[in-house]
Amino acid sequence: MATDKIMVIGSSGQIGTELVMELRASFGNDNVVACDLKSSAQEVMESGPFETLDVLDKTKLLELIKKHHITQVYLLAAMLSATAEQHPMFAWKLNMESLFNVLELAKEGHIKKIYWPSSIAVFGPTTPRQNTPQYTIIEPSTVYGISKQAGERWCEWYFKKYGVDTRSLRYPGLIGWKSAPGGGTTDYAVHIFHEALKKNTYECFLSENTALPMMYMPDAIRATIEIMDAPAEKIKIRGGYNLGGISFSPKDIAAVVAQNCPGFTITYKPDFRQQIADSWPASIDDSEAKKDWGWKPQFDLIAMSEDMFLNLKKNSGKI
Ligand code: VAH
Repeated sequence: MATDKIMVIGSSGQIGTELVMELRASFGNDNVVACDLKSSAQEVMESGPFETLDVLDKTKLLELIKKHHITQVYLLAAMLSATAEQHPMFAWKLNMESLFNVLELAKEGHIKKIYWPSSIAVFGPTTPRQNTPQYTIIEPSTVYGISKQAGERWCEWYFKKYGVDTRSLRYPGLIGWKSAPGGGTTDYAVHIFHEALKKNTYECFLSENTALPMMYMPDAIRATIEIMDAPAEKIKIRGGYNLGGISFSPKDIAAVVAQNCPGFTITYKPDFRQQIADSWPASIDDSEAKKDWGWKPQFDLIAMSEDMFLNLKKNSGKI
């Protein structure tokens, strides 16, 4: 079988950094082309091909797809929820035009399979908040959520109309130690670890009881590759599959952090991101993903926290 040649667009982002390295470990360094507007992490730049790309430049995108004989595209370039509320028009342009560029090139036969991330941000204040099902009221109240809802419908339309093989997950908030998050509402759950190690205290921009769906990055990366590797006949949902992992509040994660950092303190100073978080579910029902392609999360809050501290301390030379 011909080797898959993979392009990861957004390789400098929180997910892209880890996804490139995982894909290179599975498919071979030279078979995974990292692309972004700006240089990626050192390990990404040094382990395989990198191309500078503005994903809004469709001509350049096609040129690189042909140059590297790309068969699969992971499109991770996007503006996340908090930043999107401050730059709504560019957020819509970036999040939608990037998707149309990739979908159109797939329709024209230049790409065989597309991964495009949706988010639990598709849900809004009228959605049932606990154990939110795959099919329910979807009225997002954020620019980011509106772009994800629209993107889901376009992915499904291109699949039905042109047979474009789109795969998508509704990511919860993602937490990892290798790369910094950027412009999200769930970023506090990464910052808290760094601040605990640096200052043993953290001022949280969400209120203490704001429970949100979250996931440790290794689980999210594995889910992403598993859905892309699943046989097409197992993919029954071409918009975005609900993806569940852990549900916790700032108070919950602060208690777990304090077990690793004696004397750790947290204060709460909710900002504009509180309103975004309040519009999202607290927990997710991902039974469709489990049923259709065998999804199974591995990390709970304790295991995630232990692995985060172990790697952050190792990374900073503290152990
Ligand atoms: C954000 N991390 O905060 C993203 C994610 C569910 C949240 O989509 O915008």
